[in-house]
Amino acid sequence: MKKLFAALAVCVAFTAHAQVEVSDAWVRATGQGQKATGVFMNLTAKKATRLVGVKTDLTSTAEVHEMKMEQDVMKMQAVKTLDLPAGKTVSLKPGSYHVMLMDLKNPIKEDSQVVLTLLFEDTSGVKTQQEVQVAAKKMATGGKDKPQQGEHKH
Ligand SMILES: [Cu+2]
Repeated sequence: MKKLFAALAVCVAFTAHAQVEVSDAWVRATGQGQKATGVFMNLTAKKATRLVGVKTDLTSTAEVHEMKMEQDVMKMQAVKTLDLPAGKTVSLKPGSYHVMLMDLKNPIKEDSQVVLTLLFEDTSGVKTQQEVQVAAKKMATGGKDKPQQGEHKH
């Protein structure tokens, strides 16, 4: 019982110090034998910071990826850091930035919840981490979260 209280206290402490607001976090549920999937969410930093990594029990291989069109071909590559300017929402979404989970130990079932730990490093080099609850879905749902694969920025 003592252990449980300690764990709760840690959770509360993390929430109180959360520097980045996370919303609409979801992971694409996987089918049998599927070893990789993407995690999407909106990140809004109170103070400028950077996403520098992701940890999870689901796999030892979690990376921040960027997808972009290069000469009409969709390319995906790992990014070391993702800048989160103060007060600006950065969206991880299909066809853009996402967290890539590879070498999954087990399938991620639809409607289950998984936990990720986001690793941040601010402009003065201070490292923090934040736990995020992520809902597993087959695809984005809801009006404004519709897949926007064809979205272009000008
Ligand atoms: Cu990827």
